[in-house]
Amino acid sequence: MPQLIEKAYTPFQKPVVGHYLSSTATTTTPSKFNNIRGYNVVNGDISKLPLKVKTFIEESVVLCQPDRVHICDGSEIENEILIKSLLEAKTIIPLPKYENCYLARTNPADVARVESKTFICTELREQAVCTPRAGVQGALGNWISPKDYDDAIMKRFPGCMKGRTMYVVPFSMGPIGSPLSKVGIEITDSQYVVCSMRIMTRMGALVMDEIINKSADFVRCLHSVGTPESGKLAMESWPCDPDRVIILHKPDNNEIVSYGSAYGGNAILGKKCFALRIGSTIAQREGWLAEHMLILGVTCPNGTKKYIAAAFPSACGKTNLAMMTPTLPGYTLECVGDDIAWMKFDANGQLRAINPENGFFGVAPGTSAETNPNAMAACTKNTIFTNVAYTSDGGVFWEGLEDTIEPGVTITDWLGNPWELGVSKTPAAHPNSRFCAPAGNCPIIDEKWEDPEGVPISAILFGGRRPQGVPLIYEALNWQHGVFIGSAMRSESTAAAEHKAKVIMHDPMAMRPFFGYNFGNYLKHWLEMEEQCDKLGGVMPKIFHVNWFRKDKNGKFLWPGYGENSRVIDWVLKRIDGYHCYQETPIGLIPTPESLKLDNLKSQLNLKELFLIEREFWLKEADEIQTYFDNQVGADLPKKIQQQLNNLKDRVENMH
Ligand code: GTP
Ligand code: SPV
Ligand code: MN
Repeated sequence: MPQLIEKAYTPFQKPVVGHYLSSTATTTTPSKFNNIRGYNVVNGDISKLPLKVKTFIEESVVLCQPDRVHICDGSEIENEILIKSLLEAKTIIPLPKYENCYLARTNPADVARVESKTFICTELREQAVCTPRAGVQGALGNWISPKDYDDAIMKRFPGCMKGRTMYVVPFSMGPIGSPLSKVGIEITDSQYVVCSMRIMTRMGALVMDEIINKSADFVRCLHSVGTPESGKLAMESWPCDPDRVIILHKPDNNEIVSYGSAYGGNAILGKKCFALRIGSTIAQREGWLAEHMLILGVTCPNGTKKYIAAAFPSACGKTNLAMMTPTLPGYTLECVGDDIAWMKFDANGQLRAINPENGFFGVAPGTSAETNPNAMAACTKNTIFTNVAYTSDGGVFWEGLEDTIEPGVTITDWLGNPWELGVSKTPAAHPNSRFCAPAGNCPIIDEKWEDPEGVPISAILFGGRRPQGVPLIYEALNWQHGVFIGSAMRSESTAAAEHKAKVIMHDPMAMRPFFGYNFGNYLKHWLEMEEQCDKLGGVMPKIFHVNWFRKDKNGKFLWPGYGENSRVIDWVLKRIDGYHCYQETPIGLIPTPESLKLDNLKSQLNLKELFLIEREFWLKEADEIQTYFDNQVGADLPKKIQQQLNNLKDRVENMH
């Protein structure tokens, strides 16, 4: 029975919309809201919810004016109903070749994260972003004032869910009940987002119970696909408002507000918005780290197991490394997470990590039985694909799966047009097309992947796409040098966001689009982790930089990558164990030739080019880093990081 709740509150006087609006805003009250009397709850019992949850729902109802409210319980039956409804709306199509898998095709204007429309709201600009040099456009996040934040919401949200159902999605980032986990509630009008959140997070009644029983504080996430100002939808099956997309974060209120996009990190708010942007601000306050990192476990032939975290920018190989099949005999690799790590010291000063997510939102193109069989296996059931191509036998297709197409099978590209292998000139799948699959599907998911205590981290890798100059691997001299290496990371841009040209961009710590607060303060926080560890009597993880993407003069990768990366991991393990298997270079420690197990690969590799460290290149690199720090970070740069850059310059200058 639908519930109709009569409310005695007066809309748009504080505190009715107080969570979204700063204390200054009360004047923009649209009169059309005054006749909101109650709301129609079609699933769930609102009377059982704690006041703060009820208030959040009711504020959102007043603002967005949905026709119905559905409180999600996360059940199978609920999911089935949502899937059926998405099928009817033609938002998704079935993929009968697999078990309970679907393909969503988006509006072509809604295909990736929109970094330029992503903002952090704080009282003072310098809390959110660094102060760039005068006249320079800041590239380390966008700040928005509390007033503009309120205005942005009031320009978009009033009445935005009219005619739609508002879903209330309680979710946990991290295993429910883990001391390292945090909970959130996402309010959304997208069924696709609800189904995706059910894969990507622990979602439903158990989480709501946690909020009720433990009076847990939750991150407030409001999302709407929106409607263009004209009122006309470009695509009925994928409503969105690309011209007015905005993704807002207010760390002080643990609040996220996202409008206009239903795609990936823009809309699945537990992921980048919560686990990284809001997460990094919580982590700073509470003394831990929220990072754009995979977590893997690797067991060597002697049976010892170590866990490693690695930060690579978007579409630079995290999912692939996290699930890699080692080519090196005797090694097994297991996956804890492929995108985000929350890391905290335990009482003994051991850094421990959890994967706050419950699924993989992985890049489809390039994924194949050869490159990542574990990811392929993970997406054969209960998976939602987005913007890949499909085949006439009810399967999926993307660049990299050419060998899987049986004779007579035809392909339809991500835009719905016929596509022919070897003939069509455009890609069949969008370069940022993705699979959204439950982590539990992965054949090599680690036995401890849901351990509430997390797994012990022995090493941290940084890396990016560096076609020139940067060797396959080098090790930091110490923690401070490692933090500097992370801060100076650069990588070729990819399709994960709106950047078009293939340019080498700075992407410090692989977090450039995901910092929730001033990057200078973030670096201070990283540096301080060492003191925390010392006090607890622990040992800091070793830090390395890897580059699978160095190219030769003909533009060919010098390193085969994927499973062969196990050879690099093996060297990392040796270094964790303290083997003296390195040689010093001006940029850090690289493997001695005999310590990198290359076996039969050796004859095919140009090792000299793979490890070449050139004075000219690194002088330019150091200059480039200095310019970046001066222009972008300025006075916010910790002195210790500048000192590390000075040391690098000295060492490179003295190279012969
Ligand atoms: P996000 O999900 O956007 O954060 O990306 P990610 O870091 O998880 O990247 P992913 O593993 O999905 O890889 C992105 C692309 O890089 C895919 O097309 C892969 O095929 C390719 N790739 C991954 N690992 C390697 C490697 O070792 N060598 C080469 N040459 N390509 C790789
Ligand atoms: C990334 O861009 O780093 C992703 C995909 O992992 S998204 O969820 O869209 O952020
Ligand atoms: Mn990512």
